Amino acid sequence: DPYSSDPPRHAVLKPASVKPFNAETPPFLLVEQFITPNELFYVRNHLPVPQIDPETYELEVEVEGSNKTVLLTLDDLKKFPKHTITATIMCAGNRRSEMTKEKPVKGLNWGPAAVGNATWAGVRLRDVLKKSGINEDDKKWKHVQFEGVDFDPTGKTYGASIPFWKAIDKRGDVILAYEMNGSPIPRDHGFPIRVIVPGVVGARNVKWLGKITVSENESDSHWQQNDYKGFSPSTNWDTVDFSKSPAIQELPVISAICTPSANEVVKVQDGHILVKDLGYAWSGGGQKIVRVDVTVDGGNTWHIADLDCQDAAEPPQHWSWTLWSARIPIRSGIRNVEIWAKAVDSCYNTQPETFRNIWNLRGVLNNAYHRVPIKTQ
Ligand code: MTE
Ligand code: MO
Repeated sequence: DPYSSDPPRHAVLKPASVKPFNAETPPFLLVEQFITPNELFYVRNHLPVPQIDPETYELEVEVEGSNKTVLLTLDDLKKFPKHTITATIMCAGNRRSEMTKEKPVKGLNWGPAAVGNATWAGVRLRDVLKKSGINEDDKKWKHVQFEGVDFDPTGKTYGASIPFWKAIDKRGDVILAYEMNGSPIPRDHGFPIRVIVPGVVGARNVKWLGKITVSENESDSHWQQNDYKGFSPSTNWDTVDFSKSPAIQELPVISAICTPSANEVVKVQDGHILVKDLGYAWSGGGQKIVRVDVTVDGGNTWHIADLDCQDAAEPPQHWSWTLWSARIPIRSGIRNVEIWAKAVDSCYNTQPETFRNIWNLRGVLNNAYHRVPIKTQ
């Protein structure tokens, strides 16, 4: 069993699949803290967790066409200046369970918690690339590819790539992280080195990093080419052509209600329901959340939520989520209500109203208004 050496996990992580291990944080715990604790952070593994000895670990950096390869040990990496960022990582399939109700999609049945916010420390990818002889103004370079050391039964490793500009831009804040919330990165999250590409879909944040390639081309990995792409609602498994859609990089604006949960009974006081730690909102590309709107009457009236926890960083380097809560007036005598939420980011992008028109066969980019039915008392 290639999964027999997977690490132990916290009991509250309820697996959506065990081999490979995939689990999200219980939503009510997710919004209790701005920084998600390591042991509660969602896990999304496609393959068995590799066992890596930090003493013998080496990262390979290849510049395509130069037959020059640089090998860096953990000590070599730690000699570069340390850079720390706080960033939200989210799976492209977060909230898939809502889209699949519109029409079935293929993929893990994620609720709203395949997302977390952590403080990551490591070295800037930019510094490592420049030290490896890369000229940042060389127009030849279009992509930076990453390969994990986790592999499938045929020996294929996990891989992904990001655009060169994101990798080399000082404001891109891409790091090769060796710490998560002040500790060495836990095995499930990429020990000893993991790429953090803030503002970009989880799939490009390659764990257990083994190799970096500066290239004219995207990664040819399955997960870059034939997965993690968006399609028209009318595209089905007979007509889909993965080569026609670009790989997902920056994620669109999203929000979710984490407490109350569906069908929970909520107290009415002075004609209002008060929901603390209600949810999170986040946008990719380093944009910040400027507003969250909630309604309990199907959008006839909207109430502006309180943004309780928000990082001070300005766009386009705002990488963390925003936690919000709301005090919502409610007409007396109404027992069954549905809370809807939508967020607005600093580009004034907002969420689509329903899943109907953003449905896609892989169930990614699930950012329609979040709707939670509750009962009032
Ligand atoms: N990196 C490797 N090497 N192998 C993987 O399976 N999964 C990716 C990404 N990096 C993956 C990987 C996906 S799809 C996501 S959403 C994130 O890691 C999940 O990161 P986490 O498990 O730390 O939450
Ligand atoms: Mo993912």
